Amino acid sequence: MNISTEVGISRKAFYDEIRDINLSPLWEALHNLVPSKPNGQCVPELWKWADVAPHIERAGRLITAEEAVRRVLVLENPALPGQYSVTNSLYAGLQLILPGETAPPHRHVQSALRFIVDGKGAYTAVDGERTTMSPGDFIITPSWTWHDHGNEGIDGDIQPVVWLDGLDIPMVRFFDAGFQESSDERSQTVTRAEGNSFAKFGYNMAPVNHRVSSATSPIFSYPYERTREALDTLYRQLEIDLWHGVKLRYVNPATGGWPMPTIGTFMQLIPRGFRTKPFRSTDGAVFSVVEGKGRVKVGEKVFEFGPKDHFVIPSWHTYSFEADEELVLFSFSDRPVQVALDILREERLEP
Ligand code: 1HN
Repeated sequence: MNISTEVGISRKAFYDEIRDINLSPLWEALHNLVPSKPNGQCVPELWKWADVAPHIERAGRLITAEEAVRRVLVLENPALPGQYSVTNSLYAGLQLILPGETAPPHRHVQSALRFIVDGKGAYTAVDGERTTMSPGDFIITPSWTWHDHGNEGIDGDIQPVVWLDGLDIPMVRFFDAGFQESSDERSQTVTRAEGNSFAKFGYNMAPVNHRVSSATSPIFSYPYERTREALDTLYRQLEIDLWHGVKLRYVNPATGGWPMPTIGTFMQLIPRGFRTKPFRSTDGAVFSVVEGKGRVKVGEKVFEFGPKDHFVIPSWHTYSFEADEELVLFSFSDRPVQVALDILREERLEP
């Protein structure tokens, strides 16, 4: 290599010249590539149920679940238009299934969660086992598991059902690791009775010959009734965290780990009249309001929210809650991935 002083060429001309052979000067970008703190473009946003619900109904008149395959209105971060992403790593959408409809079986590398928002009596089937949905239930469809949905109602009561979908689509896209298969069947054959996985793994027990191997939870459904009871008991026993209220994470009962390797899920209770202290973490999260009214302050923004509203808090945005009524909040984030990579940071701040 011949390093002698080159004269008469501007830096700009140099950059233009080397761009032709796909080279780029690091020193012009270093501070952006390795910022002193997270500098993502995602912004906080709120989707009020009253604004969204009429459009979900319109989607229901516009297209069938069969034709759409999945009839979903995607919650897009306003700073990421056209990317079908709510944060850089996560996808969120609201899915509608009307009485009598089916959404056909398929499987994909992307992991999905369902959090039931409105209506009851639809089902999702995962690897041959159906789970009937009720508001507040959290259901998983792990990577590469066959899944389909339907709505046959419950006890003769049949209603439209809307749930929140959370998927790791942007993460899988980042790794360029996505595969998908569709089935020709209208719905998958049921091979296990409803409640089978829950009976095996949902009671702090496991079949005696069970070998823990999978990265994903062997139970598909975490019923709201039990989640709610846990929060209520802990609250009455005054186990309140000043930053989070009473906050629990969902676990894989066979390992104590996360239900799925890419998405962490949480449910928290914030007592009436309580104000949480400001908090920030590198895992941006999507929230679904289950019960109560209140507000969240995110940076300089304030979102007033009530039941069935959704909002996103991006990475490293400081936020705190104020509960006008007892709040129950579901949320999901990419926390398991950041923990696995040892890059998660969080900060409990003082007001
Ligand atoms: C999917 O499979 C579902 O199974 C929902 O309900 C939303 C968004 C993108 C890709 C696959 C579902 C989805 C999805």
